[in-house]
Parts: sequence; structure tokens; C-alpha cells
Amino acid sequence: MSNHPTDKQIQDAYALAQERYAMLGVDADQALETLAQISISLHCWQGDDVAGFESPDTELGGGIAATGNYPGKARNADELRSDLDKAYSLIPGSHRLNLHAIYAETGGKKVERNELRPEHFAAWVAWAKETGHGIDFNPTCFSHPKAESGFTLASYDEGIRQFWIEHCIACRVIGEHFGRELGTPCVTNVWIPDGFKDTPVDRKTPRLLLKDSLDKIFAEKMDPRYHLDAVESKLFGLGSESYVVGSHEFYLGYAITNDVLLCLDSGHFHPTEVISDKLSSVLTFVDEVLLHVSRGVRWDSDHVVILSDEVQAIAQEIVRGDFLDRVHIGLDFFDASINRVAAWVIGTRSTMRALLLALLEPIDQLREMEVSGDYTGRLALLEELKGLPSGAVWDYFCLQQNVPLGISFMDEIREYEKRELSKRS
Ligand code: RNT
Ligand code: ZN
Repeated sequence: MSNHPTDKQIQDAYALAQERYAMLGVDADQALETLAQISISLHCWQGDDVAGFESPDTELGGGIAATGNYPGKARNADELRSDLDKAYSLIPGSHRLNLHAIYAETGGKKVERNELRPEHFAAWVAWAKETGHGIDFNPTCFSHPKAESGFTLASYDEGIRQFWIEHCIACRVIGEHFGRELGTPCVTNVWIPDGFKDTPVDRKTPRLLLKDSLDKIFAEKMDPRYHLDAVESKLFGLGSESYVVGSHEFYLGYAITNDVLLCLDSGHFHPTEVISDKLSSVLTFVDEVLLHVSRGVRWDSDHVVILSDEVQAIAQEIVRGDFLDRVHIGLDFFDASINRVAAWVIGTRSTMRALLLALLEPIDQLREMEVSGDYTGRLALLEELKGLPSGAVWDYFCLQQNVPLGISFMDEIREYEKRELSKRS
């Protein structure tokens, strides 16, 4: 017997699963149709440990860290695109790319970050057109001499602030260009590392400075058909343990009053605080949110996403709340201790599996129970659902979408590692 199921086995298992879900009033075909429409933004920075292409000896700053030295990381844009192509080919559906400013291709010429222009991303756009990916974008306000003090947009130094304001404006122009070229709005997300290791005496002034910088960055309105702005908060980072200027409350307020997207990174809160419970609150007051789906483990906010309770809860909130059109789902993790292409594939597939589980819920029935006060029935049904054959539906989805079934995607990863990654020093 072979290790992998045949198409017929997958189809038969799906037919049984479909019947089983139909008994609960759930249409599995419809769930798969919806799932196929969801486009997840894969973060380019998993492919090279957030190094970028500015210079081979740039050190990762900003209080984030990629640990591990698994061989084969992408050393240039062509390698990164090739690795991404491999990853996308192992993930069902059609997905986006999330780029950072340090992934500009300047042809060996030094271009300061406040002077970046759309032409420095021409190869990314050509690739995205060819392969059918939308692109999202991020200014890189770290790993730079002008960010060495730990402060950028909230710096007390006006020159430093001005440099990063110009960089963020340059990035919005580039993002809008992506949106126009690719016919799908680019979400440009501002995250800055600014904060103090030790207890500050003035928590107020840096926040007022940050507000002022953001107002300057967003002064020029952009057409939402091409471009959307987002701001991302954080609780603490390495070296900013006591105070982060761009806190959750700060950006929640900013997003509401300035009509920009709020980015919620699932690794940026207290260990038992979850973003799943924030979605319905935040979406009562802002039009759209951006997610950085990640996994916090102790001090690290960026482990590879797995099918955890919280990722399932996030997916449930999006689906149950009918928020699929208002939530941009992006990923944000970087693990340098395992095969980097596999990290993308595992994290994205797990996120999609969470969405599938949510799409397979008999939500009308559960809602009725809740409204009528039948909390016993709600609890019993929620527990039963965990044992339903969602795996057969997932396998069928992979078959439909022509990507490897089950663990067999690892055969291709290992083959790619041997043929391509192992040649990189
Ligand atoms: C850092 C933020 C931010 C970064 C990327 C590389 O804590 O999560 O989103 O991970 O910009
Ligand atoms: Zn993030």
C-alpha cells in the first residue's frame, strides 16, 4: 500500500463527510467555495530572517529577532521569489505577498529609505503580475543607523522624525503604485519599534510626537481602490520592555479618529490576552482591520502559526461575524531554525484549516441555542463539532486546488531543499 491516499479515496471520504455535515445543515461545497476566495498575505520576511537586500551585513534591529541557523536562506530577490513560488505551489488557493521596504532592488546602488520609489520594486511587480499575487507593503523603520537610538517617528530629534516620516510617505507612494498596477488595494502597514527598556518619566510626549508624525504621513489622502493605510501596535519588544509608544490604546484611538486600518498582531499582547475577542469590538468602530497572525511563545511574538485554539477562535470570529470582507489576513512570523519554505507552508495551511473549521460550523443552529438560552446544547454541540470529519473536507480541497495532500507537501519541500536550498552557503 502506498503512503498517500488515492484521488478516489479522497473523493469517497469527502462524500461521506459532506453527508455528515449536511445532517447539521452545513453545506461543505459552499464552505470550500468561500475558502477558495480567501487570500492570505504571506510575509516575504520569513524567507530570509528579516534581512532584506540593503547590505549583507545589516543587523536585524527594532527589538525583534530571528533565531536559528537552518541552512538555505534566500540571499537575493531571485532566490526569495523562487522560494515563495515553491511555497505558494504547496498552499491551496490564491494568495498575496506582504513586502517590506528593505526588499527593494536598487541594482547595487545605495538608495536611502526616504528616497525609495516604485521603480525599485519593478521586478516584484512584474513577478506579481505574472503569478497573480496582490502585494501589501511595510515601511522598514528598524535595522538602520537612524533607528539605533530605539526611536523613529516618536524620536525627540526632529531630523530623525523627519527622515522616517519621509520614508513612510515614500512607502505609501510605492504601495499605491502596487495597488494600481495589480488592480487590488495594497495595505501599507506602519509599525515602529519606539520604546524604552526602563521606566520612562514621560510617557506622554513621545505619543504626542508619534501622533504628529502620523498626521504628516497620512496627510495626503489616497484612493482606497488602490491603497489602504494600517497602523500596528505592540506591548513590548527586546529593549523596549517597559514602554512602547505605539501601544494598543494609542493606535486604536488613532485608527478610529483618522479612518485608517488597525493592525492586530496576535503576538503583541499579554500572554493570556487574545485578539479574537477584540475583532467584534474594533470592527464596531473601524471599517477594516489587518491581522498579523502569529504565535507568541514566552518572549517571542513570532513563532510559526499552528492550528491553535486562538487561531481557530480568530477564524471563528471572522466567519461568525461575517467579517471576511473587512479583515485582511496577513501572517507574521520568522523562524530560522527550520526549513523556511516549510514554515510558510505550515503557517499558511494551518491558518486556512482554521478558516475551514469556522466555515463548517452550523452557525444558525448554534446561534438559535444561544438566543433561546440553551447553553447546555451549545456546549455539547461545540464539543461534538471537533470530532467531525473536517480533515476529509480539507484533503478534498487540496485535491480540488491541485496541491499536495496531507503531509506529502513535505516530499516537495525535501526535494527543493536538496535541489536548491542546499546549494546556498
Ligand atoms: C514587529 C511587528 C512587525 C514586524 C514586521 C517585520 O513586532 O510584528 O509587524 O514583524 O514588520
Ligand atoms: Zn506584526
